[in-house]
Amino acid sequence: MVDTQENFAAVLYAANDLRVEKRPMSPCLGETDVLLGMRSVGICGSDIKYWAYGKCGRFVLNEPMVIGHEASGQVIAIGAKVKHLKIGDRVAVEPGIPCRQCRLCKQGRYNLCAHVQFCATPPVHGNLCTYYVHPADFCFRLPDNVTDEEGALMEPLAVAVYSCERGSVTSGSRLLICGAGPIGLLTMMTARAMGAVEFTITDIDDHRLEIAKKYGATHTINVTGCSSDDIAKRVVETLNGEKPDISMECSGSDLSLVACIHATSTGGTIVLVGRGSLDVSLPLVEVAAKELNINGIFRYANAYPKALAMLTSGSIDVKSLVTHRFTLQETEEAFKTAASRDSKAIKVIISCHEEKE
Ligand code: 572
Ligand code: ZN
Repeated sequence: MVDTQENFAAVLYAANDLRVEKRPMSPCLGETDVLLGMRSVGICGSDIKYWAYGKCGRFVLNEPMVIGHEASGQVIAIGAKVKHLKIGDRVAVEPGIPCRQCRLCKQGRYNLCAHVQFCATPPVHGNLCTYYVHPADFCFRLPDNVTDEEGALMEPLAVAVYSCERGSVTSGSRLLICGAGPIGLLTMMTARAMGAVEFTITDIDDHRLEIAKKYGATHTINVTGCSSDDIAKRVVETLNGEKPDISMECSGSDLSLVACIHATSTGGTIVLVGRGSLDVSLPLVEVAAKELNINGIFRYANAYPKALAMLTSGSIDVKSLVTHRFTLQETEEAFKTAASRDSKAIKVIISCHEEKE
């Protein structure tokens, strides 16, 4: 075994009980695995939900779990059969490991595999720790011009790339994006890199809308207190009476989803990126009459190589989304910052290998 330091991990025991503690390293490095010294790990909305409520969607935290799934690391040791990576390589970690055997895996839709093991989705541990073992084929080597933080941001960028594919974004597309959080902003930036030209973005937070403008939003709408009809009307006004071809629902608001149905042009597409209520009433007659496509997404598949190509070529700049940085020992403060509206945080990143200067 390699000469490594002690392993520390950010372990979530229950809602509001997050501890950074010494933990034994994973004892086994399989022949197709790599051992990583973790570098940067971003905090995602789902991490915050597990921390605040002990659950996210249908997944409940029943036993202590290492948190974190937006990660980059450096290869410290490699399994005997690993060919495409070498010690010292920096990599982005794709956090969902599918079974590779089932029908959906073989169709390439491995994100839908019923047996997928996703970092920091109970009971699977995440990678906000010092050392972590991962299958090498779900690690993507970062070239020198892509930083550790960008490597971590490839995870939400993969969501954005996949969302744009599911929405059939193309040159000249006009988009409505509901929600100016990290996913909404990354989706807009990705769509822009793919040739989309108009972006009306909504949120209830003026600060986020200002940031959206900096990233190329052509129109912003603060939808605080608006009905879905109001939102749709205001969206159409921004496009001089035209309707967007594609609506990306990234806010998780049921009201916004109904607004997407009203606002999207006939024959257009709505992508469900955010998660609203389990049971929501929708104007489906309008969906049928306008032949709208409503496409769900569940995480992403085959998106990491595309996300990496966009970063390597410089077609997208995600670095400036990082508003706050913490060390592993400061994880709790990092979560408080990410969860607080007052902090004006967009992306909070934890460095697993550095101490504060
Ligand atoms: O980065 C991937 C990701 N996916 C999220 C949320 C946050 N980050 N999804 C929304 C929640 N679902 S889930 O099935 N779940 C909690 C596992 O409700 C997964 C996809
Ligand atoms: Zn996530």
